Amino acid sequence: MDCLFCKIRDGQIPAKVVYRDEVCLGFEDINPQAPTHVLFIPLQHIATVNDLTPNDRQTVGHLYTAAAQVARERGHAERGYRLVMNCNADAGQTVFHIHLHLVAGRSLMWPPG
Ligand code: D5M
Repeated sequence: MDCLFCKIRDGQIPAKVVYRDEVCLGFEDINPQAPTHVLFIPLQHIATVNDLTPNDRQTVGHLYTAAAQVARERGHAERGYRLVMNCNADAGQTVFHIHLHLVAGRSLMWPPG
């Protein structure tokens, strides 16, 4: 399977890894949209949110707790941050291995474009 984020997970493509545990990996986004922009991926390949099953509930929750930990460690807890997962074309998903964006460190617009 030709998946960019599986290759990052396997160390075949370099990334600035900032978080790692038995379920997920967090690394710096290559095109950061804010002072903090980290992507959290499950180690298991799941292409889109549409492919999630009830068995994945813990994995998805895990991505959120990992992201919240990094946000806290970077001092973003009080002012806040955004966690977002894009699904398919209209949301602008470009890499088809689900990833939770942690975006923080500046005031963010709402609604997103
Ligand atoms: O977000 C996909 C994100 O993945 C986008 O913000 C750029 C990022 N990206 C793409 N290639 C890399 C590599 N090689 N390292 C780190 N980050 C990367 P989406 O929600 O699919 O639009």
